[in-house]
Amino acid sequence: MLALINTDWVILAIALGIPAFVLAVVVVGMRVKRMIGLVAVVCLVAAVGLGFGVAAAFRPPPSVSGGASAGSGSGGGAPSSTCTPDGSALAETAKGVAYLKTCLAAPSNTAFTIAFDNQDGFAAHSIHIFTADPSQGPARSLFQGQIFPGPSTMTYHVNALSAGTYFFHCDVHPSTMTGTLIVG
Ligand SMILES: [Cu+2]
Repeated sequence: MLALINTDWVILAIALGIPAFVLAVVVVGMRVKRMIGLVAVVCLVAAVGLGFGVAAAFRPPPSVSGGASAGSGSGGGAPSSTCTPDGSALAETAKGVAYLKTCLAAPSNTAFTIAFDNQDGFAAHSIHIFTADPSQGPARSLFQGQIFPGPSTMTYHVNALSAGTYFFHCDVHPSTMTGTLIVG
């Protein structure tokens, strides 16, 4: 732990030392000529950027050692959720421009419903099911639920899907409201 702190201090010293040196050059440059000073300012900006870049590159990766690290392993982009089917009547809730469940599960080869409760009085939402995340590559649309404003509930009727892992998002907020649909 102490070693990590020391490493961070060294990085900080480098990150701050380079700009400090360039700043000194700037001051000298100002005295000599205004033009040189201006060039030095540009160098200062570049050095700050470089310093932070070096600091970021040398920062040790977060420890993955076991322990009570609260298990916050959910990556930002891809929801790696797992859930198991429990009947063909599914439910989802939208609140605060987010799906309360990022994983839904349905039985395979069986038509199912999704009772979608949009609790956001200020926003419209939907559930759109794809073969994969269309923002990551080619994906086929399988079910496009109607967009509707909250607070309101709508029950979607989805045709039977074969077993597999699918993707869903909100057509209004496709980058922030996403989830996994597991059919099996
Ligand atoms: Cu939405």
